[in-house]
Amino acid sequence: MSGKTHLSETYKNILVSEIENPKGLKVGLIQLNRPEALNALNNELMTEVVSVLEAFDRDTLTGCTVLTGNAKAFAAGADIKEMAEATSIEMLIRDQFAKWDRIRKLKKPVIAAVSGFALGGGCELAMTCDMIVAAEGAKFGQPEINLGVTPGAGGTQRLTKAIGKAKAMEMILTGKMYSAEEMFSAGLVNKIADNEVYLDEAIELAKEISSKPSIAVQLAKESILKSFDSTIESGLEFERKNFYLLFSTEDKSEGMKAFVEKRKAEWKGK
Ligand code: DAK
Repeated sequence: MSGKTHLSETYKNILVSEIENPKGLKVGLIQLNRPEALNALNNELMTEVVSVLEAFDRDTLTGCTVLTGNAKAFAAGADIKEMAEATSIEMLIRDQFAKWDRIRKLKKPVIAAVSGFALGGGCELAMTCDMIVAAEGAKFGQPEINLGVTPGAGGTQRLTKAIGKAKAMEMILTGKMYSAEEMFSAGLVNKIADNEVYLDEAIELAKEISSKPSIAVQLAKESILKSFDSTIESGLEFERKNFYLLFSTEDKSEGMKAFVEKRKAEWKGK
C-alpha cells in the first residue's frame, strides 16, 4: 500500500487518523475506543488494531504509529468476559491471540501513549510497542495472578527484559499496580508527561522519528529487537549486515553528502 491506509473504513472499537508532519513522513494514530469496558482488548478490537497497524506499516508515506487509549484507560487487559468460560482446548482451537504475534513483525516503530490503566494484556500491548510515553497518572500492572492465570502475551518475557527479574517477579506475583514514575525509574517508560499533553508528546516523538530516513529507522528497530533473542556475537553480526545494507540506499548517499556539504539532508525513503 502506498499513500493509502484503511482510513476510509469505519471501525467499531478504534478511531484511526493520520497526522501530517511538516518535518517528514506522516504519523499514524490509533485510539482504542471501548471506553465502557476500559478498552478491554476483545477479539474484534485486536483484529482492528492489528489490521490498521499493518496498514500504516505498509504505507510508504507513514513513518511511525502512535497507539493510545483514553484518559482513564490505555487498556485494562484482555476482555475477561470473552474468555471467562473458555477451556484450554477452546482457547487453542479459537487461537484468537495469534494475531498478537503480527505486531512483533511490524517494521516501523510504534509508540504507546499511555494514560490511566495499562493492565494485563494492556500493559503487554504497550510493551509490544517500541516505546512508551506515559501520562503522570498512568498505572501499569500484570494482575493476571488475581484471575488464577499468568501473563500470556509476553509479560513474563518483555517485562523481565525491560525492568529486570526482581521487579518483574514482584509485579507479576503480586498483581499490584505501579505508577508511571516507578515504571519510568524501572526503565519500562521512556518519558512521563502531564496528563493533558502525554499524547501530544508521543506524537512529537513520532514526528521526530518520522523525519529520519525510513529504511535506516526500520533496520535500526530490527537490529535492536534482534538483541532480545540472540547472543551478543550473532546480534553484532546481524547489526553489521544491516549497517552494510544501508550503504545501498539513496538516503545513505544523501545523508553523508549533506553532512560534507554542510546542508540539511533530504530523505527519499529509499
Ligand atoms: N475485561 C472485561 N471488562 C473489563 C475489564 C477487562 N479486562 N476491565 C474492566 N472491564 C469492565 C468492567 O467489567 C466494567 O464493566 P461494567 O460492569 O460497567 O459492564 C467496566 O469495564 C468498568 O470497570 P470497573 O467498574 O471495574 O472500573 P473501576 O474503575 O472500578 O476499576 C479496574 C478499574 C481496571 C481496576 C478494574 O476494572 C479491573 O480490575 N479490571 C480488570 C483488570 C485485569 O484483571 N486485567 C487483566 C485481564 S487478563 C494473550 C494476550 C493477552 C492476554 C493473555 C494472553 N495471548 C497473546 C495468548 C491478557 C490477559 C489479560 O489481560
